[in-house]
Amino acid sequence: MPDLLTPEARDAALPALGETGWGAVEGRDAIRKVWKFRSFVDAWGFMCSAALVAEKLNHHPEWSNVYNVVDVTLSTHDCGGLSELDLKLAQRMDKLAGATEVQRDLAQPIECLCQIHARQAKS
Ligand code: H2B
Repeated sequence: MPDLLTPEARDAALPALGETGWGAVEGRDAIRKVWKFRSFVDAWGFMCSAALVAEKLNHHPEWSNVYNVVDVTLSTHDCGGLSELDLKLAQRMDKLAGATEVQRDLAQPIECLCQIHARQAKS
């Protein structure tokens, strides 16, 4: 069974992942990153490649896809938090995604919803 990352291992690895856009999931020992690809086909291609890496590592992401956006959360269920496997999979995913746009601010201002509805009402 994989071990939870020690505080030292966290200090060593997590800042670099944070630089690339990985964030902490509130209330869980897990990391999350959201990529915005140029198209659905690019997003799906990334997921296909990442799925093969995940299967090889026997370490599977919690993820979802809507059109060109792929939302990934990594955590090790067997130990109830982050392990080396999450770092490895995060790094492999970063390599596969290359220079793809990353959504860093996951919280949208609530006004967005008003604007979308106003636009739809006009058309
Ligand atoms: N994926 C993730 N993210 N966490 C796990 O603990 C995990 C996994 N465990 N994939 C693996 C499979 C486990 O269920 C098998 C039995 O090794």
